[in-house]
Amino acid sequence: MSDKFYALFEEQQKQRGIDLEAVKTKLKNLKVETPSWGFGDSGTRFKVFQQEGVPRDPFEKFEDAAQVHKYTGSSPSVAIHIPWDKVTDYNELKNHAASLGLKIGAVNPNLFQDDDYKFGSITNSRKAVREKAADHLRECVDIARQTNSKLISLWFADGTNYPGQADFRQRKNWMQDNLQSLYNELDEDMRMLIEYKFFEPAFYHTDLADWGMAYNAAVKLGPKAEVLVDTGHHPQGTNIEHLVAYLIDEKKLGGFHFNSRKYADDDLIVAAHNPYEIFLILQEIVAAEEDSDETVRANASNIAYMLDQCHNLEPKIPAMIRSIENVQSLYAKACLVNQEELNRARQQQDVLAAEQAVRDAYESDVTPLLQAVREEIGAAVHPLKAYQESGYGEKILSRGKGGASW
Ligand code: PSV
Ligand code: MN
Repeated sequence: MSDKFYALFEEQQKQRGIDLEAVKTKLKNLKVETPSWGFGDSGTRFKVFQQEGVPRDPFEKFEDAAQVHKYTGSSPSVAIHIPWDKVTDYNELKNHAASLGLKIGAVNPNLFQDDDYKFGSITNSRKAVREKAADHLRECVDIARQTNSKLISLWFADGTNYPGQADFRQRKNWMQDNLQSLYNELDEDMRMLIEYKFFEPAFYHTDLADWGMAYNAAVKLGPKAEVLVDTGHHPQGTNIEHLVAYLIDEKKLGGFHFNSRKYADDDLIVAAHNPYEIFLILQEIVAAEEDSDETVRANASNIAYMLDQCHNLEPKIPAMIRSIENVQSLYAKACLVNQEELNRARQQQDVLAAEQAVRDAYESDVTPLLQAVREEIGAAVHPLKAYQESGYGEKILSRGKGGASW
């Protein structure tokens, strides 16, 4: 990176009233977890395309995830999904992760791939199935304990396809009772994140359809329960930045599953279609990180950022790196909003100036800033390029086809 390039950027930001050193610290603190399942084979409900070189087991998934962290310096933890990442010895998996410079992140129970769950898991009308699902949730808390993870991340495929198929209120109560039993199992320093989705695989109703339902469940459970926002899980037109601000203000925003979505739960590279939307979400978070209310600041600073995406056409490791780069770049831009200028415009009810204050930050070229931060943390200045030149992608081809799939 040329010093001249950075000096010019620094001067511009100084004139805009931005404390660049504070922004750099924020960028260095930004960590984004990768999903183990994003390294395995995946597809649509029409076809899973097998890629050559895909990891064959959870250990190899961590090896691939380590590449993402090696070049970005910003993704030191990996979320696991059980049973996709079931191993006989979790201590071994934890040590393997540590030997690669990684930690095990959120533990995700899987309550959707067993025949018993055809009509639901913890909301199934059969008591035996509800109990089986509850056992699996407990098993995941135990796995979190063994792997030193502090997060249980919950998503339920529960729902129905037809009017009349089930009793909504009964299912609501089964959901809450089972969440409560799980909550009671958590250690003091554990958190549970409740993810919602308005459709799929159920098409008529889902039991946790939106953030309001997840929020209500979390409030009733207590402080260790929070909402997880998957950016792909909303109807078109939903103002995600608004609900994010709302949840932070209620101190209930626990985590993110970042991806990109055009129509459904597309799970594509973050910000592939919607960079401005991701920026607007992040600028709400950055504003909250600087709020005068300490509890708001605490929530905004304790969000678990995770990717949740499966790359079906493109190779997986570079797609993850690109996603991390995109989150960093949009977060950097969000840090460049001049909050004083924005507040002034709001007070004066100057709509144009307020919109301009936000847009100015978005339109800033943050390349010199990101390059400087990467140099300072010892990551690659151009992570994707460095990975592509490393030869790792070619080396893993010897694994052949037919690796792990979700
Ligand atoms: C469901 O669509 C979801 O977003 C949940 O987070 C799952 O755990 C994940 O995708 C993987 O299927
Ligand atoms: Mn998700």
